[in-house]
Amino acid sequence: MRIDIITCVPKLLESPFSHSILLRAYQKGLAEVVVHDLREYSVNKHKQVDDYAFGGGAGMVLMIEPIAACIRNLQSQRTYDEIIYMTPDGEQFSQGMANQLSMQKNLMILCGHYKGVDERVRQQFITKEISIGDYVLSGGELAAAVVADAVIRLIPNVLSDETSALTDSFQDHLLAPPVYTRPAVFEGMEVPEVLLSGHEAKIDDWRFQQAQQRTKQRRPDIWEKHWKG
Ligand code: 6GU
Repeated sequence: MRIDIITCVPKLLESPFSHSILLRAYQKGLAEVVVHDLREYSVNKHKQVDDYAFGGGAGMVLMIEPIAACIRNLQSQRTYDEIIYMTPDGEQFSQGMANQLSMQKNLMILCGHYKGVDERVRQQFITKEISIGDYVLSGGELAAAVVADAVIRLIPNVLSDETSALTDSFQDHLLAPPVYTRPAVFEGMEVPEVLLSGHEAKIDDWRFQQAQQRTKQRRPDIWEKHWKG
């Protein structure tokens, strides 16, 4: 998979893809993230990419010309399955959406900033609008990193057996059960005995019970929707 991210603050996206699982995904040739600086597509000599909103009001708006130039340049090189705009008024991101996006080949993600982008960008180019939750970020960059991370780790062979996505919270509509590692006793606090028993079937059963209990207590909404009745 290839993900092209368009932003006017490329530095915000330098680190997230350069470590750990996402770095290994890149090294294994499974996922490539390419960040594009919108300023390089500015049409005037001041490298301007935003301007005052017509009609007045606080906040700057990203201009359509640099965005159109950048998107068209990318489209001339490959076909995109989705052109995503990160915005707090988009569809709420979910594990289901991550699963769907992980099956695509080329994704483009446009990050909004300031008061957003000229509405005509959304009409003309955008195929999907995503929010990561009901709170406001200063720009779409961190949200784009969240989406790219959640998607890339689901691509086959990105995760090893030990880090398999199959046991993730939400993947099966259950929160993950508690986990423990050495030491078996810390300041008098013991690890549940069943986990030390070596009895695989009992351990699986315990984990499933714990996952159900946790989901019922912490996310009654998920419990009602997927497990009740
Ligand atoms: Cl995608 N962008 C911004 N600016 N704020 C957000 C968001 C996105 N999702 C939640 N809050």
